[in-house]
Amino acid sequence: MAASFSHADKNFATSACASAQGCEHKALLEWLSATNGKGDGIKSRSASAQTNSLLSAVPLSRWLPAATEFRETEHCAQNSFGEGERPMPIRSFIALELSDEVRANLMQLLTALRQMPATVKWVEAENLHLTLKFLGEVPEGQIAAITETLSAIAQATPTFAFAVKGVGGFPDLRRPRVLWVGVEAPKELLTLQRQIEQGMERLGFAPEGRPYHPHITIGRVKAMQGLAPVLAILKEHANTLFGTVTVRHLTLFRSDLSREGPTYTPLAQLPFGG
Ligand code: 2AM
Repeated sequence: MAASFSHADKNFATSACASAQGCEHKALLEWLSATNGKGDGIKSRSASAQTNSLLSAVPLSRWLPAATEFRETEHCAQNSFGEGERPMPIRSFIALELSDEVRANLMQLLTALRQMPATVKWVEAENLHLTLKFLGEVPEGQIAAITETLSAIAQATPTFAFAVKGVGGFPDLRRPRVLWVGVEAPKELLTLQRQIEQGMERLGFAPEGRPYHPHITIGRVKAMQGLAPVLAILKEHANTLFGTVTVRHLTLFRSDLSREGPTYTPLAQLPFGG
């Protein structure tokens, strides 16, 4: 079975074991050297950090089989933590979903933008959302507390609507790294975001250092080369109304990253009180 996993898979497995099953780092390194021969630099201490960052960039389905295989070897010091004591982290964020109207209009805009020979990673239509709070890697055991906190906040939030209008870039549209469409935020949206920020801080999540700037990311710029026609199209939409969204719930999303792009899966949808 070992032969069916690539070197990269085994990197992911080491990280999976180290972070989730509490294996000794030394045992992982020995296993890797034995399995991969040369080790490809994995013997260095920094391997742990490398594999952890690799792990967060691949979906669970990819590395779990390799991790499972590794756990069955005598090298895995899995006795130091029992099953479930070190839960798998889940990359998560809290967001508002968009209306069909806004999604359709943004799809139309994205279809035009994708024709341009620019190096931009455009957001897939099904992934478009308005982020309220990025949580990062969350221990699985903490998801229930997060959901409970969000549920209480949602229950106290009235239904409201926001308009999606205009375009912009971070840090700006002259040399943008992120391209977005704008959100005209009513006070209910800002109150909701502040309450989520405070609620998550109570659960131990670091507060956002920057002021909240509501936006819907449509693309991430990889190189300035070839960007001029993209910016020309965006300028035409400086004041375009892409539609409105009536918000009746908020969503806790799981984010699985892969080379093909992220997959966002709703973990919980928390309905508003009225
Ligand atoms: P943004 O693109 O709207 O700015 C899921 O990854 C979402 O979380 C992204 O759409 C991104 O919102 C937001 N986010 C905020 N901080 C992030 C971070 N440090 N890493 C990844 N995503 C982050």
